[in-house]
Amino acid sequence: MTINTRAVETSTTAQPLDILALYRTMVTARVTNDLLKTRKTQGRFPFYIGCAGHESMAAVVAALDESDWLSLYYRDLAAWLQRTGDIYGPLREAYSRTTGPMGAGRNMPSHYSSKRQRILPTFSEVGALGPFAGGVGFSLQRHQSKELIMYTAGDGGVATNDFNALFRQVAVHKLPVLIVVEDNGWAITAASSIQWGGRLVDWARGGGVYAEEVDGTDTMATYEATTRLVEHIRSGQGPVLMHLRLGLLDAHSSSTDIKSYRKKEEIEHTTATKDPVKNFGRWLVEHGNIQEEDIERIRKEVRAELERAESQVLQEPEPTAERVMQYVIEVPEWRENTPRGARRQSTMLAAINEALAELAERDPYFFVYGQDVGSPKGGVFGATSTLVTKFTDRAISSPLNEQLIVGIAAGAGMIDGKARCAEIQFVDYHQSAAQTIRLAARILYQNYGDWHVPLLIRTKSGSGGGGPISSSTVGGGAYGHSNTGEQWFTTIPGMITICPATPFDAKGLLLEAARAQSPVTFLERGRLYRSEPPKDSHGNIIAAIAEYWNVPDGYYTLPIGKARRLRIGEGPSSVAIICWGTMVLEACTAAADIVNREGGAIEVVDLRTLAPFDEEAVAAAVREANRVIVVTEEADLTSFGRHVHSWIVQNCFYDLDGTPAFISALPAPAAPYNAPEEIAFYPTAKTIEAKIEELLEE
Ligand SMILES: Cc1ncc(C[n+]2csc(CCOP(=O)(O)OP(=O)(O)O)c2C)c(N)n1
Repeated sequence: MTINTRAVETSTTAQPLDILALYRTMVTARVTNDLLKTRKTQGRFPFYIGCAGHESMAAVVAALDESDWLSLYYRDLAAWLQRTGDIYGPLREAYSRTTGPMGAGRNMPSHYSSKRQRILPTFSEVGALGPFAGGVGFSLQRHQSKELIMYTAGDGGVATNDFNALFRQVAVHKLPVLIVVEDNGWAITAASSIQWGGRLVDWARGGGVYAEEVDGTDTMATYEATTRLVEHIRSGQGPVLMHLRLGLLDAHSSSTDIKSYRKKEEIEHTTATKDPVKNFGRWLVEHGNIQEEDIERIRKEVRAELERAESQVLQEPEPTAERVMQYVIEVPEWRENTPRGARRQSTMLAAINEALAELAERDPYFFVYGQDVGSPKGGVFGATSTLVTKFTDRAISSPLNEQLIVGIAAGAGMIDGKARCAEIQFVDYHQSAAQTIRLAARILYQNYGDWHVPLLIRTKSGSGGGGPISSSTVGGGAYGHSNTGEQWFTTIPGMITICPATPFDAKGLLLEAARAQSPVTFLERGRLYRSEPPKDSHGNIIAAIAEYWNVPDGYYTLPIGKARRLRIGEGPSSVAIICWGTMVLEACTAAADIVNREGGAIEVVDLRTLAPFDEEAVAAAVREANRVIVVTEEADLTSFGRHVHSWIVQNCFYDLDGTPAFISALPAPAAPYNAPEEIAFYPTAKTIEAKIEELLEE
């Protein structure tokens, strides 16, 4: 192999390789590793996980362009140094200093991250950046960029669902992604032979991704291979998997005893043959680039430099307890606006179609990604049919994998700060994406505000069928098609959860949700897609809510975190009903029937946003009525409804004249398919009416 170490081939985009600088970076990684390992042993901080044996990753990064994106894992200190040149960062994070560039001392050491340097935020969850990295690649491809993203994982990481979601993303869409598997032979105590069958490169090639095995203990071979493979990607030939053979020179982490699971001979053999720093030093001497004695001189210089840096870092401020709630969530500040377009009576489905078309109109890179969404039908419910008709290629059908779907939208939004929309066909099936969703919501906190994930997840939720439960036939959605969703999403710190009840709110809130820099889950109740306004038992439309079936043309937004207070009847309210989604319609029917019979007024508080919910509106409604019912379509287990109920007990106790009531579906897995059981499962207007009567008699 010949490598021009001053200028690479003209066809490549990487900077000319400075081999002495590369060597110094690798030595810096090793010396930092050894320093931090010792400091951990001295009890100076709680944890360290090192890079020894993986330093040739500096050569991989050297073969990339500075504008390329990196998705690293915890062994990639050398990659960090090669990209950033920042020797302070790893020390700052180990010592938890507020100056730490990766999380301001909030995350464990070795969790590389920097928005400025285009390094995605490493998770402790092995492999978990995979779906996000695919999303970045997807966005680069849509922007017709020459940039690519490199994603790394260990051999253990290859077995994760996240890695497999990434693999399918890159293979199906031919994304500009370089996947580097850093195979050091171990995943804690597990040998790599249990992570996959056959040869990894055969597996990858069989799946449509070009793959090569590379000796990562040979730095120049690693550089040469990466340069070639990067050209393969940039020339439009599709993604690449590089299976990099390495050795692990230390124990898994500071919490592992190497001798407890590895044989002495194997450790000695690995140390003697698989040390990339030693091998590269020898290569440089053999090729006359340095003298033998330079090796120790460089090591000593680097050590002295690091000790000076460490002394400075130790003077820097440590986090204080007061900041513990900073950067949990960012709810957009609503800009007051009056809808100007002509109003037309509409369905929620039409309103959602309009909102998505508005977003596409305003942002040339906005897209909806999900199962069947690009078909002429516009997804199984037709929410993207306007997009499909009016905008080419903005509703994109995905493989059947919810984690893959969420990853595409999440990663794509991260690099340009604009919300991209994932559609999950039925909320029940979000479960395979649960980890990616939770992590998307955690990133802001984990990285102390450095990275945002403007991810918009839309999903059909709630009981099957059309219209309010009280006025229609049964749904038959059963398991897999009728869960509500809020019991999952509202427990995720950092996640905004919205559940509109009317077409007007659906459009305005969806448009506002696309402005959020924190992830949003938008729960669309299937029953409400085509529902008309609710009626009382005599068939009269309930005017107080019916007006929200009139939807203005064009763009308007509604505030996230604000409830809508609906007064049914005249005068002060005698009961406040706290609800959302389909239950708003049921509550209105119940309230109208009581008020028609007995006069007075009942207040229905439609939360609209569930997380964060409008505590002020709830407290004000309770203060006025002194009686309250929380109604939820969720099963009666630990639900969002229970959370609101508990919040009222804790915060509004002295405003209550009676026990705060709670109505929910039954504590069973989901609504059964057959009619008698389904009807028995859900609360309806009748259930609510009976509870109101009970409260009024108390
Ligand atoms: C999803 C997940 N499962 C389990 C763990 C615990 N764990 C931390 S590191 C690790 C081994 C990872 O092995 P590999 O990907 O081969 O990387 P290596 O440490 O060998 O470089 C495990 C199981 C984790 N962090 N994440």
